[in-house]
Amino acid sequence: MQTGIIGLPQVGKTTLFRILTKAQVEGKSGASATHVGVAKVPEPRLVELAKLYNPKKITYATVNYVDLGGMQKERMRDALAQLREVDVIAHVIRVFDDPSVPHSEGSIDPLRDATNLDLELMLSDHDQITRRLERLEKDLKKKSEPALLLEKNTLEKCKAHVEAEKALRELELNGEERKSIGGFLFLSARPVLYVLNLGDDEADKLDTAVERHKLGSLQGRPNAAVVAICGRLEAELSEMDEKEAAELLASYGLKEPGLNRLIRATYDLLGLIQFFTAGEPEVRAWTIRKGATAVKAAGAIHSDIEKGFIRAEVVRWNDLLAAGSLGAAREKAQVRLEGKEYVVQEGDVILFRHSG
Ligand SMILES: Nc1nc2c(ncn2[C@@H]2O[C@H](COP(=O)(O)OP(=O)(O)OP(=O)(O)O)[C@@H](O)[C@H]2O)c(=O)[nH]1
Ligand SMILES: [Mg+2]
Repeated sequence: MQTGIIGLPQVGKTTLFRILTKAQVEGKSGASATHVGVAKVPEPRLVELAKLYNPKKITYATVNYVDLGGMQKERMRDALAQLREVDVIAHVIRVFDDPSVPHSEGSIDPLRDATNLDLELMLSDHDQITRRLERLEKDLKKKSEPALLLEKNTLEKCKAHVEAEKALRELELNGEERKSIGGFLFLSARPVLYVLNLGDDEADKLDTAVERHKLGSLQGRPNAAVVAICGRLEAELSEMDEKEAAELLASYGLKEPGLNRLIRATYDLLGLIQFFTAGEPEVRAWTIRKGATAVKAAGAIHSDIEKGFIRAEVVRWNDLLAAGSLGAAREKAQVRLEGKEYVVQEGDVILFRHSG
């Protein structure tokens, strides 16, 4: 699972990537280079659980980010081609004003920038759709197959949608239709996180950024989310120790770094949830898809546990914390025995019983 960071030149993509992944990215070579890095999903609940077990190790879930450089107009096609590999797009939009950092469009206008880059994604999809439709029409003249007809009808729906300048992530399709075009990796169909990069002077007003910058139209769209961060401040925070960082955040009236919200929003757009395992060797967060069953969750840990699955002992994280131990939670009848088909809930703590 990968999240591609995109955005116009000089909007703060590499700055964001660096602080997300704590990666050492060499100097200014960033313009065309692609960087891949891993971010820890911040999870205070793991720290709380660890207090019960005193484990040797705490392991966080992770999200992969790719910093796609070179989104200049002249290179747009190449840049977009790289995007086919990613599952979610984090689109960095420049809101900060700084005369020393040139803006590719000459002025600060976040809605214009967001709209224009979205249009590039739609244009790329439109090309692909048109080419495929031409091909399909030829094939259908030779032989009328229901599968090809369905694909054609679905693609025509998609085409009309992007021609109305709407991203495919906002198009509702039924299961059959979705399947018929499942082989295409349409860019505007990817879930998107709009990341508003604000100036330092707005660090204490992150929660009203959307209204103040008239970006309400980006909000509430299907398969999209908006998060405001202050790149400069986040970069400073990432270089401080925990205590200093907490003090600086408090001085802006913030409870946690914007990065935490950003990473969690990405995780959510990817359609992922976490469950936990807890013991003395390790307290750990695991990643599964929303709706995954207990046996699939077992498979996320090890294929042997999936194969030998007998049952899962499940307790809500907050019940376990309140009870103080798994034994105490059992006595309070808060530990359930679940079978293979149990749908794992976000925040379950699970102990798998398995053979072999
Ligand atoms: N004032 C201010 N400057 C910022 C902020 N974020 C990034 N910058 C500056 O903007 C410049 C570009 O930042 P990068 O992170 O390299 O931007 P980028 O999008 O990766 O740029 P390209 O890869 O060249 O397209 C750098 O000089 C940063 O220091 C911010 O929040 N406020
Ligand atoms: Mg860069």
